[in-house]
Amino acid sequence: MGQDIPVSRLKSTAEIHPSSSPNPSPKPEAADIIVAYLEQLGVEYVFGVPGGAIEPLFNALARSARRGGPRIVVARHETGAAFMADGYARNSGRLGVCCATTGPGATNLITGVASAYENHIPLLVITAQTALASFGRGAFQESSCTGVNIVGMFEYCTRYNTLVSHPDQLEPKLSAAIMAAFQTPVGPSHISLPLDLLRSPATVAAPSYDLANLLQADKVYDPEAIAVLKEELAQARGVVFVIGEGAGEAIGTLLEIAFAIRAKIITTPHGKGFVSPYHPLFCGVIGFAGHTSAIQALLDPNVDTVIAVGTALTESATDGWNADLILNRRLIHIDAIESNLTKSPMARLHVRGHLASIFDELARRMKAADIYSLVPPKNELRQEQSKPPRVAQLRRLPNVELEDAAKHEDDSTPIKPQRLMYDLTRLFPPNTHYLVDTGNSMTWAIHYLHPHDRRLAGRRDTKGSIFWTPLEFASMGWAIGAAVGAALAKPGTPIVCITGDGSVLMSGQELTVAIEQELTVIFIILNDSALGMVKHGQRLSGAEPIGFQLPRVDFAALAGALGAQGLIIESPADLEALDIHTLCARRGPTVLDVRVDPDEVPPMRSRIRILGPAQGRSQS
Ligand SMILES: Cc1ncc(C[n+]2csc(CCOP(=O)(O)OP(=O)(O)O)c2C)c(N)n1
Repeated sequence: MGQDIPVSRLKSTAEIHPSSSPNPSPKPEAADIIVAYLEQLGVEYVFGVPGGAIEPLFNALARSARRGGPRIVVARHETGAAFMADGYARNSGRLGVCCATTGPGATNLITGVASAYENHIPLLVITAQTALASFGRGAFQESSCTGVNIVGMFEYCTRYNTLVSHPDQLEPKLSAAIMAAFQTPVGPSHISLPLDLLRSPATVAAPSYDLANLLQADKVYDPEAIAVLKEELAQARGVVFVIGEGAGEAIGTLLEIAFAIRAKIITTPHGKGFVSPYHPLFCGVIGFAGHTSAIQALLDPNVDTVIAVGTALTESATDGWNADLILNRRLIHIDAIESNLTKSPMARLHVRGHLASIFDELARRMKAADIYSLVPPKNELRQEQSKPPRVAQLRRLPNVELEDAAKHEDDSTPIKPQRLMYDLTRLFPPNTHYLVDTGNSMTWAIHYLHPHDRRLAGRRDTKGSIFWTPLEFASMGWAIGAAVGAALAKPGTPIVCITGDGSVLMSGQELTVAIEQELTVIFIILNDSALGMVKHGQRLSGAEPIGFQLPRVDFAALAGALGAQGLIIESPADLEALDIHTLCARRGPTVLDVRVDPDEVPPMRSRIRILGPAQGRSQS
């Protein structure tokens, strides 16, 4: 089973010829063929860091850029390159591509690749090796199986992983890698290419494989299971839909069905960006930093059917595998990924297949059986759509219960993170895309950031989310690189990266890529001079208060030194005074160094409960 990629972006083999450049290389090399395949797929950018062994790929990308083909975006650190490719893939629906040189370049990629693996992001990861003849002879940065074995290191975070050791292997292995990246379960593929092989003359003049054709998504589903599902819905007393990370492709029809049968809707943290929080049936997020209203929706004694769609039912999506909520006999689990279905042995029904096709078929059958006619959903939905929530209405989320909701309106200085999240929602345009980093950012944003997405139903572009996090791998710094990739994928769309001071001190150098590429990214740094999630985690669990302090850093000044606009925000009034329209229109990033109240306790109690009590601190 595969993932839809935007076919309009694919180029036919005839259009792509490595030697058709206005300034052609006299003899196309193997690296030119790799780039030609990327162009066939509509890939615009390769994210990476240069080095000796990967040089032929950079040369090919230079040739490609000159004729308007895919071009290199140089990251500052290879993990940043992988995060950028991840953000690009999530927001374009295309293949994310990153590359690194042999040895330390390749090892630096691993965290970013592992993150994409855990989140099912389609990446092509290209690393170089020293020349084939040097293997086993102690070459500088040798990374073959007789050196620091790079292919070995990528084994556990890729769907396809190989060293190309002969020019004739290149096309079949490259095509297999790209196809594996898009096959369910989607994820990164890694190919490792020796320097001499990258430089060798191309064995073909143009790509032999038509990947546009081979990558057409397999739209298979089980019609019998859908028939049972339709019956279940017809008989159900009360239904709750749980929307997960994979539900994006089906979300329009899914919401229409939910509306028609008056099902309640909750999302996992990953599903948050698919559903407008102002949807009249939305009850909040379940799991990590989620809402009690979502828990209450599941505990409602009238609910006899819980339909989880496109979710791996992980710890963070199930409130720590809480059997009272999702994981019980009320569950119907609908998914394209087999391994996700193995997480729900207690489900009374599994429906497996291409999610968009399943929901289209279910809607068709429900209409045919007049199940839709119980309510006039279309009219009501149209009415809702014609009345998008206006800014003044944002204070009222119809069915989402927030912890400490009054803090939304707290005017005090330093600004409360709750107030910050509320104001971002209020001040930024509705089409803003949010990338939220590991740390307290994630807890505050999952709980309190409610973008006024005007789409209540209907088709979405690509995967359609406007809110992304790196849960489950949860690497610090992900959002900084991913925001760069997102901005390149979606020019003209405001991109907001919410991150912590610790994450910026770890991975903030990628800000200079946003400057260089003149990207409209607003970096919002929750500056609390601490690894805040660690600090609050220690406080809540009674652990030793150790290792969380960070130096006081003026990130606005740092941004200025790097060449970006940097502003300090200390109070709600400072935020209100910003000209958001100008920030979202200007070429180049803006850094908001937000001095948040460091003592506000983030909504992370469920995480603390799951981690268990600390042994560390005496309670005296
Ligand atoms: C690469 C990495 N190292 C360590 C951790 C563990 N960790 C999770 S959150 C966190 C603190 C994050 O601090 P900061 O970026 O300042 O955000 P804050 O929580 O203060 O908002 C740490 C160290 C991690 N998730 N990823």
